[in-house]
Amino acid sequence: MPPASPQPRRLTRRRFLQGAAATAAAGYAASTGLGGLIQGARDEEWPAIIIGSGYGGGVSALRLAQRGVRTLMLEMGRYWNPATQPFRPMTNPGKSSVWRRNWNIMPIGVNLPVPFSAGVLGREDFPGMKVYVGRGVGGGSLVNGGMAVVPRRDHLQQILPGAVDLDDLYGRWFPLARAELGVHDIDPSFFATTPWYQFARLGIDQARKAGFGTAMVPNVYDFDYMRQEAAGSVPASALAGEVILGNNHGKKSIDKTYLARALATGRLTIRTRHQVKRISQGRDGTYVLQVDLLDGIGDPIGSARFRTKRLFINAGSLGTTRLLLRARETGTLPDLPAAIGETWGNNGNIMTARAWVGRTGPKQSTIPVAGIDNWADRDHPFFAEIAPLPAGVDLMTGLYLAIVNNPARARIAWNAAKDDIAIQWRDSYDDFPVRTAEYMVNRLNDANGGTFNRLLFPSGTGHDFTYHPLGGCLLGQATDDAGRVQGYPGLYVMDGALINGNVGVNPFLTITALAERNMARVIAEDFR
Ligand code: FAE
Repeated sequence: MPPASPQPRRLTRRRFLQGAAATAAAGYAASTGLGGLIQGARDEEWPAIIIGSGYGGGVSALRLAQRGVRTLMLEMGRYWNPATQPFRPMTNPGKSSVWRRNWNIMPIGVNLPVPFSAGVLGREDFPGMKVYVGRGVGGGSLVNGGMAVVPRRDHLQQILPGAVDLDDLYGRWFPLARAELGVHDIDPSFFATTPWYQFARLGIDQARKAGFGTAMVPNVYDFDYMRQEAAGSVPASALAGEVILGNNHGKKSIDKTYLARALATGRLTIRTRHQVKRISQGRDGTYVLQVDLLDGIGDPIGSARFRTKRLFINAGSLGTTRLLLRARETGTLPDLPAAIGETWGNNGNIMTARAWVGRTGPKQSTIPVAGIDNWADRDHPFFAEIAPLPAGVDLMTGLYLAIVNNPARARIAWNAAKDDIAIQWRDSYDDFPVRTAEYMVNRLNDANGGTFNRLLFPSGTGHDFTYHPLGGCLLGQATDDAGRVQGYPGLYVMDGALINGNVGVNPFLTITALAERNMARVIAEDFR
């Protein structure tokens, strides 16, 4: 059994039942954070603490727990239990959908009003760049499309430090990450015949006609489950418009893989609605965390303090960089490296759409499984996901999320007046991705017919947002080549902040494989 969480003194019966239902359904005894809500001045010491429960957090938790280290995980979002509060489909957002906004925040389409709540999809807005993130136990894995892509080796060679042995990464850590995450390929016969992937089959045909290479893309969605959805024998998720605002079934998110296994060891405790605000260090080297306890809409309603000698910051590219920059710039960890905040990128994300492409079908699975691979073209290097547009009617529109090999990088700066990070993403940073996306669409239209869909993207492309924030605490620069933060023994980063701005494909498989590699070193050398 996991170590007992401190019990709240005044837990109401309703709250208890909600919490108990959630934890029982998940098969683990994670505290819901309600204890902290009431207790306020909690102060605890743990052998290891992890901030954030996405891919970096999940790997760190499992490997620490397996090593026998009693570990506390702090997550600002909530634990999502579809049995008590189901996620909503993209076209019908609700209370579970959005982190602290009055409107839905999808990058395309009509955005409907939503109740202000601590929902699962968050967005951080900066001049020229909106960054989408997942909030809750599982982080981005709750909202993402599940595409699990091994990046090109020649590209990783350019962006990772030379000390990372690529034979080792590709021979050992990518296969391990794929196995732990439950990555699978769609059955070709299902793909070839189901109406739910007509849009993707059309996308592949048209790409080939235009002379582009195409690729099938593995995913963590359970395709056997999807077959049953198609047959009507189980509740539908991917075939019911669910993704981005969460999937109730089918997707193997981190709470169902890494975190479930870590919790099963009995050595991991997860506290939700715990937002780490500040990190300092005592004279004996202990890290001290000041934490806000959040209510159901994400407002702070109390605080707590946690101490540890081993702190793993895995709050995602922006979250991790924010905590480290705040610590450096406010002088609580003054010797953090100057490299923190540098070399942030949007993974070259750009969205575009073609109108009048032919019949894409009224039925569209939300889980993408195919892409256009033009990475080898030096003038127009991109990988474009053939994305679904599950509107329930045939819009005859081809939607693409392209990842362009864009060399532009921004700096995450510290805005002392706002006590927050700032990113200045200049329009010129998108010149190359825009040209590349236009090249792709023009070539597809020339070969197949169709026009730019200016209803979805008036300028032809959506280039002011990203699903794939990367960088801010680079491996081998702000950390050593295993994720140990320079100058601060016992302080580690294992998430997307380690990666230099652009991996050329959807990033979570790379984040997971690198975290596995780094954690193996850290466990062997620092946890003897
Ligand atoms: P992440 O998963 O973001 O986890 C960080 C966690 O830390 C979150 O749960 C936060 O709530 C939590 N947190 C942040 N600050 C604090 C704090 N101060 N205190 C406590 N907790 C905190 O980080 N990638 C793919 O490879 N394939 C896809 O198909 C794909 N589709 C995507 C679709 C969408 C809509 C989005 C938003 C992303 C998508 N991604 C996809 C990106 C992928 O989900 C992302 O790269 C990873 O989730 C990043 O993993 P990290 O561990 O870095």
